[in-house]
Amino acid sequence: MNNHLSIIGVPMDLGQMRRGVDMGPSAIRYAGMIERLEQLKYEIEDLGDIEIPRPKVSNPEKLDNLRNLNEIAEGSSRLAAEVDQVVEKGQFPLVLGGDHSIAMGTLAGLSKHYDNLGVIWYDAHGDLNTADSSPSGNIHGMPLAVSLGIGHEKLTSIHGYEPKIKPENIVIIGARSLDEGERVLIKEKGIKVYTMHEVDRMGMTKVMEESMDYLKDRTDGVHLSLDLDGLDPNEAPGVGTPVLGGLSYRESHLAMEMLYQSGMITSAEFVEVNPILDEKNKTATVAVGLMGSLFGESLK
Ligand code: Z70
Ligand code: MN
Ligand code: MN
Ligand code: MN
Repeated sequence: MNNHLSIIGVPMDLGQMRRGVDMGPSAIRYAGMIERLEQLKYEIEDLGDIEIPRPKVSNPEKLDNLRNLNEIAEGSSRLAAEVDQVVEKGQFPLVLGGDHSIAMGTLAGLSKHYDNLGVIWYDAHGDLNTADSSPSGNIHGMPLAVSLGIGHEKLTSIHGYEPKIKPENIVIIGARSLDEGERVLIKEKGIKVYTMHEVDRMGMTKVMEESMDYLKDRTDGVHLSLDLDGLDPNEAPGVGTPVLGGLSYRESHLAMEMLYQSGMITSAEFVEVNPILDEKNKTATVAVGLMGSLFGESLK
């Protein structure tokens, strides 16, 4: 694994309705991330936080069912530029959210460096909505669709090119709350999804083995986009959209350890940590623990 990590915080809370997720990067740093990764002998550079524009009105109008479209597009463009530079320098980007809308920016900065960027989307949700299919108008429910080039042009065109990723290079793990339009898109595009049904039937070991086998031959880099709501809310309560019946702490550590052993992960982001909704920074602490496993803690 790349020995140089660059940390980028993204205090973004405009992609959904619950305030507080903009404090995710602080909460994760406060939970001891840097110390934890330094122990594993990585060289770490903390680039600080991306500046996110504030909406001009206190209760912003939904624009075409895309709440805070302009501010999110602007913030994502800044993130894309920063991620692009980190990869250009040969370093591993580790992005801290912020709500999941930031993945549009992360993937925009990453993907121009790859012919076939793979994505592991670890999430209770598919985040495959468009303005038309979205039940909420919340852009954090859309970043995977946007990255496929499906959605508002202001979002799909971030960082000047589209699409960022191909449907056959995506694996979704942990899904248990998919909207109708998302199901249609998954079928239409043939996106590989391991819902909780598959995780329960097959076990996490098989799910990860299959996922990594599937991505190994077709991709030249793999981004891990980990939404903490993929985990069960009993173990990760500090998230805006908790969905019962999620991936366990143990399954998640196992998944991270297997990814470390594979050596295939080239970038990562940890999103949707909301310290206001949390219990004593439990969810940020879980996120840091998962980073420990992803970067080789229990196997070194
Ligand atoms: C729903 C929507 C979502 C994250 C919730 C929820 C989307 N599908 N994404 N939490 N991270 O509103 O589009
Ligand atoms: Mn060096
Ligand atoms: Mn998500
Ligand atoms: Mn989610």
